[in-house]
Amino acid sequence: MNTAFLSLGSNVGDRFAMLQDAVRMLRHQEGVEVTRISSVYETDPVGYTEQATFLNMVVEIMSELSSEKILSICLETEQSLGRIREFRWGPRCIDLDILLYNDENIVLEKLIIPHPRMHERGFVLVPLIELVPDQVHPVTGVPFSDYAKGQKEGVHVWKTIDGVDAFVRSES
Ligand code: PH2
Ligand code: MG
Ligand code: MG
Repeated sequence: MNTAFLSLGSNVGDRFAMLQDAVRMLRHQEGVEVTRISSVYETDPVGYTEQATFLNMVVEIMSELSSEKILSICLETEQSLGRIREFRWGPRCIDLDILLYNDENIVLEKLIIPHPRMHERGFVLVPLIELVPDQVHPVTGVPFSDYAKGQKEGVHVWKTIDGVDAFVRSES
């Protein structure tokens, strides 16, 4: 069994509904179990800053699937939620990125794990250490909580989540 952490983000449309739908779709994937989810954070945009604030969160999944298969599930989920890729780091209705896959270092053309920018992004680090406060970066050995220290500005709890079930939208 493999443990992976995914980063979810949205800054277009009904941001919270997008996160909820993404988690629901992950839960419904054969071979994927969503085991934990962080609080939802409202975060200032990083990179291209002339865009709306994001909602971000991190989810832990357990799966027998390979990292590449999980990547395709992430991309399919983005597509079915209607993501249109306009430009790198620009506004997006939903973004799912793989942060960690066990403690593996994976370097493929379309997939690098650990996510190459995760240690410099407060919107990733703060929700991640909420779930795994003692986790170290698998390549550098530095605790994520150390990376997070200078990067909490512009990252605020927006909604505390009380369990996986509480998060998912009713499916009527
Ligand atoms: N995603 C980006 C670029 N900038 N900023 C915030 N706050 N949250 C994001 O999810 C985000 C970003 C590219 O994926
Ligand atoms: Mg991203
Ligand atoms: Mg992405």
